[in-house]
Amino acid sequence: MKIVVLTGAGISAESGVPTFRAADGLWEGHRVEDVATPEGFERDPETVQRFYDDRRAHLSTVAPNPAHVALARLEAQGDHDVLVVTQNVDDLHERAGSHDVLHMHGELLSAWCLACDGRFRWDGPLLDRPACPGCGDQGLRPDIVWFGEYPYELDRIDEALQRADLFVSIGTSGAVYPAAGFVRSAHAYGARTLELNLEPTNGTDLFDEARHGPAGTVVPAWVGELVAG
Ligand code: BV8
Repeated sequence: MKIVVLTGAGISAESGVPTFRAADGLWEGHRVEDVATPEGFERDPETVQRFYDDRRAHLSTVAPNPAHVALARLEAQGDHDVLVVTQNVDDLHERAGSHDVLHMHGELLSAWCLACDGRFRWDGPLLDRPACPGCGDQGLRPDIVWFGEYPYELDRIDEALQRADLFVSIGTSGAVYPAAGFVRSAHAYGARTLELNLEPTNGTDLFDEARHGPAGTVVPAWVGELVAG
């Protein structure tokens, strides 16, 4: 089978990476519009750089959980063609062993130069305005897709959805578009659709099937059935 898996913050929650829409509505003490929009960056670049520097540094303290590992196992097992489209900016899918991973909202471990448009692997801070490895300019920003900016590789994602036999959504609230619309596209293209999430979401009724529980439990169980089947 051709499987497209969409993941969100919920798949990384059990690894200790905070989700976005926790009860307090704030995101690690910040309003989303202050730290995840180009306007917020324009208004206060230091606060935004510090917000992403902290999250980038936090990556070295977290590890993939059984959900990430199960998806990597499904890909490695070879019977299915698995594409992971993630809204997450962490590197936990890659560290778990997944190879075909598409970061539609960018990556913490990448920096984007506004002077030369180059993108560079980056695991340190950006607050101190380091020189771009490509052009030497000091205009590096986080390589993150903020609200109002165009997500990466939407054409490739749509092509994969057109070919998919199965679309699985894991650990996302379905609050952010265009990712939240993928289930509708998948259904229209004739794929079966499955939601694996801690609890029902606004989009649960759009799925052919939904299983609720922690990703670290529900995803390995689902992969186990697929591999056994
Ligand atoms: C764009 C990077 C133009 C930052 C992020 C209609 C069409 C197109 C756009 C829009 C539209 N309507 C509105 C818009 C504009 C906007 C939008 O969607 N706004 C929302 C608020 C209404 N979208 C945009 O601006 C996008 N760009 O529109 O470009 C365009 C126009 C047309 C067509 C194409 C393009 C850009 C959006 C990207 C913004 N950047 N992230 C960063 O990460 O620092 S979004 C941010 O939210 C994260 O990427 C995150 O992944 C994403 C979604 O959140 P979730 O991952 O779902 O996380 P959340 O906390 O919400 O939910 C966690 C879930 O996990 C919950 O369901 C919970 O139950 C579950 N869970 C918790 N624990 C567990 C668990 N599940 C399992 N196990 C557990 N243990």
